[in-house]
Amino acid sequence: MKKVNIAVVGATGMVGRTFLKVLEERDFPYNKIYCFASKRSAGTKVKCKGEDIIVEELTETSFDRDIDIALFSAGGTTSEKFAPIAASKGVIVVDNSSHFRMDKDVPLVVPEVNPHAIFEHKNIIANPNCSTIQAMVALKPLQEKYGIKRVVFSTYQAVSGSGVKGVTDLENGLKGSLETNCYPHPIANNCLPHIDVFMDNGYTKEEMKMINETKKILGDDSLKITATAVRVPLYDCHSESINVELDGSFDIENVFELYRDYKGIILQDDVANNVYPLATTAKGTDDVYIGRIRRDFSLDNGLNIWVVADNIRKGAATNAVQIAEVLITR
Ligand code: 25A
Ligand code: L14
Repeated sequence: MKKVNIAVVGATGMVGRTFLKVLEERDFPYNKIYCFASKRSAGTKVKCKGEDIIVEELTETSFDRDIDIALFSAGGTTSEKFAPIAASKGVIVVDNSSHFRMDKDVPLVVPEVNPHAIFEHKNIIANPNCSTIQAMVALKPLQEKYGIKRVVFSTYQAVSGSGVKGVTDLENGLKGSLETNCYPHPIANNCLPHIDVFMDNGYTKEEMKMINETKKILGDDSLKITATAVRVPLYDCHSESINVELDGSFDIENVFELYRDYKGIILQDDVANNVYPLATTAKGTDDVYIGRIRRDFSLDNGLNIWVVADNIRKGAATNAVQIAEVLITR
């Protein structure tokens, strides 16, 4: 792998700090690293591979330097403004916000699923939504082997997906406070069928992101998909029930085999011993956990699975770093 200079934008945020941790853990081969955030955080210190890095304010001249790849997670507005500036200066941006995902000139990538799309970039590559990423890792082997006709997503999403504000709402709620700062209702002791804003069609934006991003990543506009995204009172890891209608008939034993050998997937399905994927198992790891594999007897070729992953790692930081790893192998 060649060594490159790298930048992290939004370095003080929940995803930004995890970028640094993942770069260190995977020993990503960089020469220099630059960290940027808003003015509020300029001057603070972050650490990567034992080196103290001073966070700088992100400005229009930040990319007038020898930066090859920039990992962005500073929200859609920051990406909208600064990713094109970086791209125009020859920096390859891997962007974690939702802003560019559906742009037809921007590849939307999960490295286990559509790595070929990475090299179609015009200097901006989008990291999918966290719930979409783990679902794609689970659906790809099924699509390859059987073909997929229809998908029903039901998600159970942790508060860390909303960043620091969501975590604070849960912490305060668990101490008995009914005041909220992030969500419209207390998240402690509640499930909120409401993630991101409501759209005119009655869906939330999070649900529509799952539907549209899935079609783009799996390269199939004819897929029939519906989704319900729910916030649950957990700090970390998103869980999903996925109901799939396959194109052809299948043997349930073969589905187990398929998942047993797939890169990035850990099969945990031994119900006789109460073994199935849990948030507490997935936390801090980079894999997608799959279990509760069973036939949906209500239709021909129907399948149910339960999928859990760490939303900040595989759902955000790790997936972006994996994209950068593919970029530098060329
Ligand atoms: O538009 P999107 O894509 O939907 O994204 C909206 C938000 O979602 C988070 C991310 O928050 C983003 O801001 N996010 C995006 N994708 C995510 C994913 N897949 C995701 N969360 C989970 N999974 P975040 O907390 O992860 O990161 C915020 C970072 O962005 C920096 N930032 C903001 N505006 C910036 C900017 N950097 C440069 N220029 C700008 N204009 C932000 O830096 C942070 O690094 P910071 O210095 O502003 O924040 C420093 C510390 O302060 C905390 N904080 C932020 N806002 C508040 C706050 N604390 C108290 N009150 C606040 N209002 C930060 O979390 C950080 O710890
Ligand atoms: O589109 O609040 O990447 O759990 C990721 C976090 C959407 C909201 C995205 C959350 C965001 C989501």
